[in-house]
Amino acid sequence: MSPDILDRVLLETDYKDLELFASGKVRDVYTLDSDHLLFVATDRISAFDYVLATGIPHKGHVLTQMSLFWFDFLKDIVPNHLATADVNRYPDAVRKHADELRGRSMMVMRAEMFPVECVARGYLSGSGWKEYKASGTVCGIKLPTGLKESDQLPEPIFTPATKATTGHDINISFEEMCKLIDPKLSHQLRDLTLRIYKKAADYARQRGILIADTKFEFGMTAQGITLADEVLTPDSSRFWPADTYSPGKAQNSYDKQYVRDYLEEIRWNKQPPAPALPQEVARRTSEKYLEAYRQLTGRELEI
Ligand code: PZK
Repeated sequence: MSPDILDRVLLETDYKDLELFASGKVRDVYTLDSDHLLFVATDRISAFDYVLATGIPHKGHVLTQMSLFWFDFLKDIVPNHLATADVNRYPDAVRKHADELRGRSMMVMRAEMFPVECVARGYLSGSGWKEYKASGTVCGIKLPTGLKESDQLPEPIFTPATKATTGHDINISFEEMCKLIDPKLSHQLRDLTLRIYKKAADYARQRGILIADTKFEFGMTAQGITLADEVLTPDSSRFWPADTYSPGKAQNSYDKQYVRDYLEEIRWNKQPPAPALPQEVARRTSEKYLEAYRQLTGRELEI
């Protein structure tokens, strides 16, 4: 009997001969050389701010291959940090982990990262909806009165944020961004963010997925302003199924709805330790990630 797919999820990476560069909730980044990093997308999933005890089969493959799809789709607008995702071209010290890394990793060019998250919003949701209800603005941008939760905005807006030490994002105004990053560069980052978001959201909408908002990270490389990190995945964006979209309330998440519903049902107090998921919830969630990948790209995942 082949081991069950639920027993083959990747929760932790451990490459003794490599130096860990950074570790996020669901991704690990290793130093390769002075110019390159290795991004590894694990199968970890977070919900309500915590990483759960159960992995989601193929989640790392889906997020990596979706980012690769978008890097290619957007390459005429902005250069990106991808060096290669072909494990055969990885350095020797890494290639020995090829079977674990294939399809879920990228070798990327090191960039001088800008200290601001570049967020584009096309719909009113999350912290944007909260601020709008309180003040009629989102990140200081005045919006028309009478908007409902999850409404489409008249035009997508740029809402920068900085990372707090707690890991939580703090929304800032464009003027505050200009104090952190040279104003000319700040204007370029805002323009790029909105152009990229519009091109991707128009494409995704035609394929039945609404991208309510998304976060980009940019860095400076020899190519100039460079799109970095992962892009336009369910982890960096709010994906909503277009066919059930109905403003006036919070929307179901394309990918994490079964997980959230389960965690509400068991009345987890949202304090650590985060619970495990039943196999059925993990499997159905995996199927949603795979479906999102197929729906957006028209491709089958390479596993
Ligand atoms: C870089 N992060 C965020 C992502 C983490 C942390 N091309 C690059 N060059 C240099 N640094 C970065 C990148 C990119 N992308 C990205 N922090 C630094 C991050 C994933 C996991 F732990």
